[in-house]
Amino acid sequence: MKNTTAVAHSNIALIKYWGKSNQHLNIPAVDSISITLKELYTKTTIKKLEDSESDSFFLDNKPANEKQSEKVRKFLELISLKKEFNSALRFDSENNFPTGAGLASSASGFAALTLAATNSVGLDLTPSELSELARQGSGSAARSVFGGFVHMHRGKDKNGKDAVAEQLFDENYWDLRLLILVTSTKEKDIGSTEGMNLTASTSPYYNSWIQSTNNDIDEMKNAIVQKDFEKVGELAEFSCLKMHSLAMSANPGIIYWNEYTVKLISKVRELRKKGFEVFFTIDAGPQVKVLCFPSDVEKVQNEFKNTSGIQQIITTSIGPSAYIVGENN
Ligand code: 2P0
Repeated sequence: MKNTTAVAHSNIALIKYWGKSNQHLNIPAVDSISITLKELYTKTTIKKLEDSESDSFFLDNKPANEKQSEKVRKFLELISLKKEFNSALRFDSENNFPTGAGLASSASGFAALTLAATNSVGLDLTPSELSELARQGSGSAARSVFGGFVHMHRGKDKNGKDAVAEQLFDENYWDLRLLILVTSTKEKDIGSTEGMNLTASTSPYYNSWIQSTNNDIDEMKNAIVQKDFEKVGELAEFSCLKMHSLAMSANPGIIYWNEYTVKLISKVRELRKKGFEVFFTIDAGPQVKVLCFPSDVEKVQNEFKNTSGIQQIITTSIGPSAYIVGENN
């Protein structure tokens, strides 16, 4: 094996994934479409430990807790890589954004880990093969293998062989910006996996969600092909609100928002009435993400700068596929 460092960027879904058709293989119940985020990434290094018998895990330069370490161990076993390593290992994973802030660290984290681990044992996999493995760590991680505009397929194969992401266009296709309005850095009460499974088993709207998503995917693909920003934005808001109302319709209902989330949604819509070209989307958390053109970034930032409830604004463009930064024997 060799020591390897890999980088993968986070992503945000414009058409959301929520629900699994197979929990064990982590096969999504719906397709999704995302953009990869340049300014948010995870860098993961795997190194041989010559003088130790057991593996060690570090997150953001601090020893990882048992839950985090176990997640990595389990994942490597799941994708049958653990036995390929002939030495004890040190795993270092660093996010360049706050880990607890609901900014999709599992997407970039599992994509970077998959690439680093497979490269380290000498496997030269295609991006599609990497995506299939990353999916088993986290559904959204399958998308973070690719840069640009990405389509995640739920697939048809019962073993999940075709439940992989595919790049629609790379990061140079269309220059857009996303402003992440951070309203809370508290860890969420209910994680995505648990939230999805509860929704699937209790929401009366779950089947309608599954059935209606195919159409959203087709429309979003067309809108991206045509670079129709207004259509992309409208569809993103529709899918976002549909996903959140689905989660709210679980029993007990899941609410990822806080009071500021709702205020910021209204503010985005008010700005649009004033002629701004802005649309929002929200992940399984309280942060509001605003999509706009690069030329409008400054004026949109100014609108939100003094709005109460915003702790930080992170501005990002569209980012590249996961890549190897360094390797040595
Ligand atoms: C998405 N989310 O499409 C949706 C929208 C959050 C809201 O994918 O259970 O961490 O590990 O497959 O990938 C977050 O869920 O869930 C997510 P698992 P994951 O981006």
